Amino acid sequence: MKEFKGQLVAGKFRYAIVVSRFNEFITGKLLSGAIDCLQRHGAKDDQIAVVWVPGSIEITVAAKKLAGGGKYHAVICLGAVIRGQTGHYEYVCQQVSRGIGQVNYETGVPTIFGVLTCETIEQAIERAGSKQGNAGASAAMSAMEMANLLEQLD
Ligand code: INI
Repeated sequence: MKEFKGQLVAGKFRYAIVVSRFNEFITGKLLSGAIDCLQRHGAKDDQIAVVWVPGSIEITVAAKKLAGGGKYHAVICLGAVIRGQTGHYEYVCQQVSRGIGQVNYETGVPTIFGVLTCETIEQAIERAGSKQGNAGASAAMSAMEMANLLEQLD
């Protein structure tokens, strides 16, 4: 039997983080969590690039450019969509989830979905470094695991 498992180490890989400025009080925490996690698993500053975009809808186009450019081994997408009083929530969630999935599939570069989709601000806070951990750090773990795994599968 052959079994493949990606190591949870940054290795020599380069990581791009795309982060949305909308709900920055949450996404800033996700970004800190992701950077801290990469660094504590061995990443140096020159292995990490951070790219800010206006909102979650714009994450996809930046992620596609980064994933398709051949420079990064994984792209971590961070955003926070919080249900408001309008129907906008559904459209933003749908677009960003489908878009990131498509980039992942079309480029073959692990493109990690670290976008919170929450009913309330409280739920978002809980996932941005309090009760439920930090979704940015979890996304960074997935990025490292996938970068290492794909190298094994080469
Ligand atoms: N963008 C978010 O990242 N989170 C949200 O909760 C949100 N809501 O609710 O509207 C949001 N909207 C902006 C959107 O992502 C685009 O930036 C905007 O529509 C311009 O294209």
